Amino acid sequence: MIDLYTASTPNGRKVSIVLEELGIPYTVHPIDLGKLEQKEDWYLKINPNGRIPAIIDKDNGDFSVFESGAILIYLAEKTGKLLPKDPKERSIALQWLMFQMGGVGPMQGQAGVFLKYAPEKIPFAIARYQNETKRLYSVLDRRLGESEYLAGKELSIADVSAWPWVNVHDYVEISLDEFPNLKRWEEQLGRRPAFQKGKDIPNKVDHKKDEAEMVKKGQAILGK
Ligand SMILES: N[C@@H](CCC(=O)N[C@@H](CS)C(=O)NCC(=O)O)C(=O)O
Repeated sequence: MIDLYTASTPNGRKVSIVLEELGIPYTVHPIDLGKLEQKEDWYLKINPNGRIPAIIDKDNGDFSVFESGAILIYLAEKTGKLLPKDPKERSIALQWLMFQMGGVGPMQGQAGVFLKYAPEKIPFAIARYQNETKRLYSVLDRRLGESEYLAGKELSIADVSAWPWVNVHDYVEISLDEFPNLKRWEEQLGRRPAFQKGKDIPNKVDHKKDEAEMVKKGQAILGK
């Protein structure tokens, strides 16, 4: 049994989706980011970075893991699924996972911060992070023009890692129309039952309808 500490954000969704794909039983502990529960002392013992997601593996001496990429690798290795065993194929999957962790997530995250949460609108910062996100999307698009999934012929944790970010492209006002291969992949994965279920944990969010609430939370977190 896995304890999952999460909230309805792209980094949180990666872990609920992978747990659903792998069929691992888990208990959800929702963290209210707007109330800064992620900065409380009890939680910092689980995730010293004071962010979601984090897990505790109850079947492995209450071992805790933070950083979404590290959690995906841990769960893939625990089950022997979603990460190839062959060293070259495994490296390709990890390259795309790192590409998401170091690129797509941080850049798209900052696009959201400057577009929605910043107290003043700084056009240079908004354009910088939107354009960098688009550049990274074009790299994914090229890859997905030559390969069904990011790591090759099989679904891997690289796809699980990138999908929740690409899925919320319209929150940062980026269209997938200029990235047809990325769009094909986003829609294809979005039809998988595990993605549909995992995406709505701990709760379903409609980026358009719930925007005011999301902006309030985003602003409460800024600088904390
Ligand atoms: N690199 C970290 C990033 C985690 C992260 O930024 N989580 C956000 C939600 S997507 C968060 O907890 N924000 C609350 C805060 O900044 O206090 C990971 O991938 O796990």
